[in-house]
Amino acid sequence: MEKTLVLLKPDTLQRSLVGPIISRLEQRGLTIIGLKLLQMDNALASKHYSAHEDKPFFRPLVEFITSGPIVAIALQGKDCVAVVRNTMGSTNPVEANLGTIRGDFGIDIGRNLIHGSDSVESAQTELGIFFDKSELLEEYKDISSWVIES
Ligand code: IDP
Ligand code: MG
Repeated sequence: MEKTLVLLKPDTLQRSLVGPIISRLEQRGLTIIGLKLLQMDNALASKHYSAHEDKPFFRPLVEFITSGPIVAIALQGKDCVAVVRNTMGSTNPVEANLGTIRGDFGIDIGRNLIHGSDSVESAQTELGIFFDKSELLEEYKDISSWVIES
């Protein structure tokens, strides 16, 4: 079953929105298979956001993501990369639909609360940055057949 990486960014923790945001992902029908609280350092942040290293927002992005604790979550579910992306909403909260996490909780692109991998390939790479294989507990839910037909 497909897997993806979510990061709840420092603004989510500072604003005490960890519970509400995790709830939305759980309620969608996704399964948490790994979860940890950590503080990213410069090296980890630069690796995670390496695709953006030439962008003008790279430095502030790294500064922000390392500015406080984050929560890293490994999720599993049918089409979960796409499901997480559309549950998050557009990158810029100003453009994100109401009913999405960014649309309901954010107003600034530099404080958009959550990261989600943008493809199955990047999910694999990003999960490898934050989780050891032994830290992922897969396919443990008895309820799965009530959420996913097959
Ligand atoms: P995503 O998080 O929706 O996948 P990306 O394009 O991968 O968006 O950008 C990574 C992060 O960089 C965004 O979540 C946002 O925090 C920040 N970011 C992206 N574009 C801008 C921008 O134009 N200005 C400031 N920050 C940006
Ligand atoms: Mg991205």
